[in-house]
Amino acid sequence: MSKSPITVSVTGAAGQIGYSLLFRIASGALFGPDQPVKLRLIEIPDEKAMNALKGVCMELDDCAFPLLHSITPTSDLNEGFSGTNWAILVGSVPRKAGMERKDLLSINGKIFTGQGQAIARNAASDVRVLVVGNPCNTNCLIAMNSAPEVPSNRWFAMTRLDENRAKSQLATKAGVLASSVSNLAIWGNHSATQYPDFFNARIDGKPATEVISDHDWLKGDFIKTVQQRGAAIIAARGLSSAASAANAACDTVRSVSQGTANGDWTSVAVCSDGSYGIEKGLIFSFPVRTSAQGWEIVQGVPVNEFSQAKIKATEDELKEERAAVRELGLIK
Ligand code: NAX
Repeated sequence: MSKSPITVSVTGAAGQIGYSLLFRIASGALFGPDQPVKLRLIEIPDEKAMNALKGVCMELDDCAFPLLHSITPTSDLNEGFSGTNWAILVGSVPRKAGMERKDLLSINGKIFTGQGQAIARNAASDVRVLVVGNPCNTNCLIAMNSAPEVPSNRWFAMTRLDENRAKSQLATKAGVLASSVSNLAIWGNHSATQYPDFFNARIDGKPATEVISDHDWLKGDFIKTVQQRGAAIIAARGLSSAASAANAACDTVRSVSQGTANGDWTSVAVCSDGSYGIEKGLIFSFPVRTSAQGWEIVQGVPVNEFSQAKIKATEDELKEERAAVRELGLIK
């Protein structure tokens, strides 16, 4: 008997990331080759954006994907999140010249408050939410706090792109394939303070610090390259990462819904339960182990003095962001 369709809602569906992501979802890359999907595609109520979305829907039609059961383009949040099992929140307002950080948090705060409330009102009872739109940790925090009916373990913010970037850097340095690198945790915020934890990473099962003897590189250029990779791509392409971001969103949803490999973990920002001394309630990226039954923060990962200082810096930044959105009245 064929499976009943999964409903996936995507905001910012006519944007760059949407243009890469939707075709992957519809082709079966997230939920498998026998899992039909229904797409609910959300854009802002603006003629240009809705027209662009119409074009994307036409292209989705033109792929004749066997698994794609329906497409609903909309600017109405209730319709967009109706019955959704996975909400992927990509759309957000980018920082423009002259805009203060506070302005950005305020504009996006309102968006994610409304989306959180609409998810709580309309989504399926098993809904899971992945926030991609930046600042993704804090946007996720706002949406989660606006939807107390949805359990806190259903909210995720994306740091998998950072994990993938870090794996690729280590693999290149070691002269191996990226698939040889495992146990790469990104700690903290999806920002320039994030900490790609090379101390616990493994290359072909061995500690990365044994395989790569250039520890100055690991402590210096490696971390900096991963932290600044988004900016480097903008400088090179004139546009921010899109295909790699969409790919990381696919990886995240797959890991969360299907499980991580034995002994490995993935990086995703989740609601802190106080593990590793991180303040409870922050949306913080940890090493996370998943299975079809759920997920857990991996316990007992060694954190040395070097790592502790980096983790504290990124936690402090997230606390500051939270204080700013509290001040704006966006969360309690
Ligand atoms: P684009 O500007 O190409 O597309 C964004 C789309 O979102 C636009 O079509 C816009 O109309 C729509 N939108 C804006 N507000 C909306 C709302 N309230 N409801 C529905 N749609 C809305 O940006 P794109 O390159 O696709 O990037 C999207 C977001 O991802 C940005 O915030 C970006 O910073 C963030 N990223 C996050 C990454 C991560 O690793 N977490 C990496 C890539 C990317 O930088």
